[in-house]
Amino acid sequence: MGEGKSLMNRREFLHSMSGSILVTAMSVAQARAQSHNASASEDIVFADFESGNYDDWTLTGDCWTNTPASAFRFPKVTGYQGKRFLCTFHPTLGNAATGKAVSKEFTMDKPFINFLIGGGNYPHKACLNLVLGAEVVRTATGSNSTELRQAWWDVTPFLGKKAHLEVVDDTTSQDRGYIMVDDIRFSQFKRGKQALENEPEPAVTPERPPLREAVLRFCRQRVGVQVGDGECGTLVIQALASAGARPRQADFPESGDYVWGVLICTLEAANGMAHLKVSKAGKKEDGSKGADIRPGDVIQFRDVEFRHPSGIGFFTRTYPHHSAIIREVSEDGQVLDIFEQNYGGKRYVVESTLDLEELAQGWLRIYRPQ
Ligand SMILES: [Ca+2]
Repeated sequence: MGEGKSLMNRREFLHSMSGSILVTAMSVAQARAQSHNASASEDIVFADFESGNYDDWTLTGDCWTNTPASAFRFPKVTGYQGKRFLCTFHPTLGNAATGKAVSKEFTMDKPFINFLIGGGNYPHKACLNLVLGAEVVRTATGSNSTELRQAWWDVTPFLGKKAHLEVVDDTTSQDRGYIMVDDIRFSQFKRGKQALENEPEPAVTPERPPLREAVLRFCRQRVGVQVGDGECGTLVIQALASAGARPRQADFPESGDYVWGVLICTLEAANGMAHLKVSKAGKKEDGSKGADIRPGDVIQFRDVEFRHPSGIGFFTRTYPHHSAIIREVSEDGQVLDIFEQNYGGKRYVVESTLDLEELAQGWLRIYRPQ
């Protein structure tokens, strides 16, 4: 009997128990064929210009100074990462300077290229280009602003291919005839508000009513952006407020355990054993087992540890105290895509995935905003 079969039998057994599910999280996790790679979700920083020189970029033209730009020369510029950024506005030649910076070649092995961009809006004249062979396959400009703003390209069609980037300034326009670029990252996730402009909004359906859809829209618009003070709870507070939902209620069961609406279920684990308790509001309409978890529901965490297999050991993901919003639920209700802020030191909104079968310690409470 294969491991997949034993997992299925375990699930059938679990689902046959009325009102509760017992899961041996570690052994179930071990049985999984799929292995997670902790580093796969990490960004690769391709260029941030923080070294103080142009590193592997090949420069031509008269727009370049000895070192990448900084606040010393450009005190009015905002939105860049760290202390330095690429800029084709020359301190003495100004807008009239032109030039090009060509990156080293790289292989695209992540679906998104995220970057900060600012300066003039001159398509194909002052721009950042992604070049395959001799063909420009993606291009971006500033939005006529001295602020660098987050943007992204979906490069899924080019995965596995070699490419390079080029920063082009081919305009002498006196009206912001320059381009600024910084913080170029290869990533599993897209960052920035451009996501909203490029993506169709999901339809409002009975499963996605307007209130929860408004919560989700708030989060989608802010991926890669810090909401308020960057705390996890602030993301939820502001998302609920934007949707006109009832604000956070009195803590339960202990002080600091935030309550975000009607309780759907509690999933509690100790030493790898997890127990699901479904509330009346969380029962499925068709009477089937498990909790009726929906996109837009909010998760509250206490002393939580997820463990998933990584090589010969486990990769653990811990949440001593945390809040997150559910973005998507897998068909079997076991895997949740979430929006969260302030996990792993990232004080901006990111998209992550939780596998409830990997809950090994602590509890999760899932609430439905009202
Ligand atoms: Ca920088």
